[in-house]
Amino acid sequence: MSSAAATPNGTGPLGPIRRLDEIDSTNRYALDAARAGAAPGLVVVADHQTAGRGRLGRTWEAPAGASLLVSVLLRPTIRLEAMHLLTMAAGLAMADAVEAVAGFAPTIKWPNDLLAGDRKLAGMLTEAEVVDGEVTAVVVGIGVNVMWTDFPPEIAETATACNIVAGRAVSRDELLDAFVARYGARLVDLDAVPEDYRARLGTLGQRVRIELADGTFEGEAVGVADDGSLEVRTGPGATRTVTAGDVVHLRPA
Ligand code: BT5
Repeated sequence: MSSAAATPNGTGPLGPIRRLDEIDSTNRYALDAARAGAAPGLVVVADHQTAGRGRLGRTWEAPAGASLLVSVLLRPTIRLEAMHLLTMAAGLAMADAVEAVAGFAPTIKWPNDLLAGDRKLAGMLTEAEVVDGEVTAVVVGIGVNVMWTDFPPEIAETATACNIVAGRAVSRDELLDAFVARYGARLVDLDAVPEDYRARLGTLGQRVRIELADGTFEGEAVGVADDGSLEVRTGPGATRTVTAGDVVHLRPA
């Protein structure tokens, strides 16, 4: 019906889905596929990652078969300032998918974690391929803890999984299908993303500690600007804007 080239991801519905048993990182795989000319819409899923990537060089943990590990290749036709909407849309799509399939509603922690209560259920890493200053591909990667029994000690106090919150088994395949359908729909309606994102954002109104490369500060998270940055009130009439960094939700004093 509508022209595929007109959609923000440069494609129609998402797909095909490439399923891998084991890979170092689905993001790495999708970025290499992009460099080799793969069409946008490619969805890469793995049962196990041997070098799952978090942000800032961190590691994403997942025992084989326990998580949904998925990367989506996009070749966006939108302006650079709107690129963050691609990641926000994926977070919303996954939160909606978890709600539909696992029966509980995760919140979003700025910028892109999904939480159940105060524990991390999912993380997202978006990486771009830039050639001569042009974004030629964007890979949006998400890891969701779906069916976990044991957590490694490093994350035992901070992580949770769909089966634990739902109190029953949750299917990775159902979650994948629900996510792919919802993400495809979100990508053709990016204008609706900021408002829906703010509505799901558990960070707003919280006391937060912001951890930046060169220090930390505390305040109250009061808003998200249209460019995706977090606005933090640090005192009467004083607001700081955070474009990148880690947020810790502090318990109310
Ligand atoms: C993220 O980084 O949360 C981004 C995670 C993205 C993972 C997906 S999986 C598919 C795709 N392919 C990849 O290679 N990556 C993407 P960050 O905000 O930096 O959080 C990383 C931190 O979360 C780690 O340092 C741990 O403290 C914690 N962590 C690691 N694994 C976790 C897990 N399974 N559940 C909860 N927390 C975890």
